[in-house]
Amino acid sequence: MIPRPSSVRGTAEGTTLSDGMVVASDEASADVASLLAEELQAATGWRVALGGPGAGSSHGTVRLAVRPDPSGVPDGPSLESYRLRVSASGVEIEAPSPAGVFYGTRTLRELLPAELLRSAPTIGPPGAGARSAVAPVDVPGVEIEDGPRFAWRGIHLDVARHFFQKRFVLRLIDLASLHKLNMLHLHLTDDQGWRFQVDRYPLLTEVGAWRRESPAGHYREGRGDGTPHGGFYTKADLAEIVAYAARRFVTVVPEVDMPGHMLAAIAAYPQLGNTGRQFEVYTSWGISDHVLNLEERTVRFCTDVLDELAEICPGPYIHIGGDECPVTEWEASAAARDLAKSLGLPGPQRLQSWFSRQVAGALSAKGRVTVGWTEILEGGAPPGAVVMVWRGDDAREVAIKAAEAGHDVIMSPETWTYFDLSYSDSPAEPLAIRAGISVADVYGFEPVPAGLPPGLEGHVIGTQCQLWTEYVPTPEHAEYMYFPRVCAFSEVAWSPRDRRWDEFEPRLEAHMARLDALGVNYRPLAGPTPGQARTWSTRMGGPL
Ligand code: TNX
Repeated sequence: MIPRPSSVRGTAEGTTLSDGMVVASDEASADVASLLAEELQAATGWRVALGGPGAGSSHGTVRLAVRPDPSGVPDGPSLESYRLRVSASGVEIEAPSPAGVFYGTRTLRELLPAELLRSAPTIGPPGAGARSAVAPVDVPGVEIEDGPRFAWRGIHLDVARHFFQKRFVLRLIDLASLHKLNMLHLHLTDDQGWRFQVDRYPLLTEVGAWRRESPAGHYREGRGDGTPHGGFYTKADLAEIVAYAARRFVTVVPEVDMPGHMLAAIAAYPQLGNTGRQFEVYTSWGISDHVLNLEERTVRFCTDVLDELAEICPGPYIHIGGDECPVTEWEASAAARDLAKSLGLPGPQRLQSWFSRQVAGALSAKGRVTVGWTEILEGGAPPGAVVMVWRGDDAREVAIKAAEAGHDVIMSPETWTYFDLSYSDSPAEPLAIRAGISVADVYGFEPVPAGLPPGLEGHVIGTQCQLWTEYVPTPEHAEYMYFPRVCAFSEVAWSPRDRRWDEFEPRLEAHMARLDALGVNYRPLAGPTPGQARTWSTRMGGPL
């Protein structure tokens, strides 16, 4: 099973699931029960009945229940823990919350044959040799006690550099939640595109969602592909994503990157910029120097946009980016210099900290927690903000400094968790931003930084893997970059701290059968298949 549970004990007698099986549940687990029934029904063609706590004959019945304090659940505050028992009297999953029950059902899906992760039964013609998934399925006797190591088990998708249709986001939620990840961070805006509808500012999507072209090959080659690109989520699309995620206990964390990485918005509304000039949505990768001005109405624009977003995304966290904001325009701007002076700041480079506090203040007035990248700590992060640590070279120092200042941190350093880096430096790898993070590198990542003063561990609320998509133009390629690194990452985020690659590798090999059944375009451990190598564009010359 992946991620590995805290404790698994084989027992003598198992049970058999078959056509006519019953998923019995209490009120609190009823929706998890119906999701499980839908999934099993689709994969097997069986009739799967739902029932109340007393339903079902004992053998072959799956029973789900929320119990405030189920005996045997591992210590710790986690509501996401569960206990799963398979015995002659059926399958029993108990947890202190519906989320825990859900995770128990994810584990159950991994106890069943991989074939049961398919979307329809594989019934071949008589004698053709294909195995019928409709046959009864034996589930081995087992007792599992399990719960997550970290509360924040995140997966990030950059939908700004390349737009991904809603369908792929829903699939990613399925795949992530099967691996017990629970936070979906959507990077919704950047220099290269604005990706969600805002009623008050229609040009954000009319203009900002489309770019004239994208780089061809590696951006260092300086070639354009001459092909327009774009797209955006309507409010209904986002609401659907949020609801689909919620049913799978995934919280959507939306990000609007500000005050840098904002060229798409400035292209739509030049008055947001520092020069008044009309720019086009960025057609290169990398960081644009054109950033937001800091006029009052620009700050209001930001809070207006976040207001509309927060209405659709009810989760506690809103991400305001904050990374890589060049200050060249502020230094050249009399208005920015005057603002810095009137605020008593030593110079325009401190304006970002001031700006983040304005926006975070508006969010906390609405009861939302602000999240920002490493840079929001510079000059002091807004009170209560969560710091997402991304830079590799100073990840430890930043995490410790943030925790010492009382901030919660999420460890997402590029060195281990940036899945836009290639898997290896082999020339067979498809074009990527640079080399390379292997599956074993991901598996070896330890989120709690060495040297964190005792007592501050609690500030490391979790970890997250990132997929930036400058070099990831399609869902197929995104799957390739995520999988199987996401599988390794899920153990970093969920499983106990003692991990050994040689213990993990055979489990991962076995897990590939599940990814096959799910139709995931994962990268085999031995390297890309001929069809996966160089999947798009031409490869740049020279080494990564
Ligand atoms: C840095 S990480 C960025 C992104 C890029 C990424 C490429 C971060 C907060 N900023 O804008 O896409 O590197 O790896």
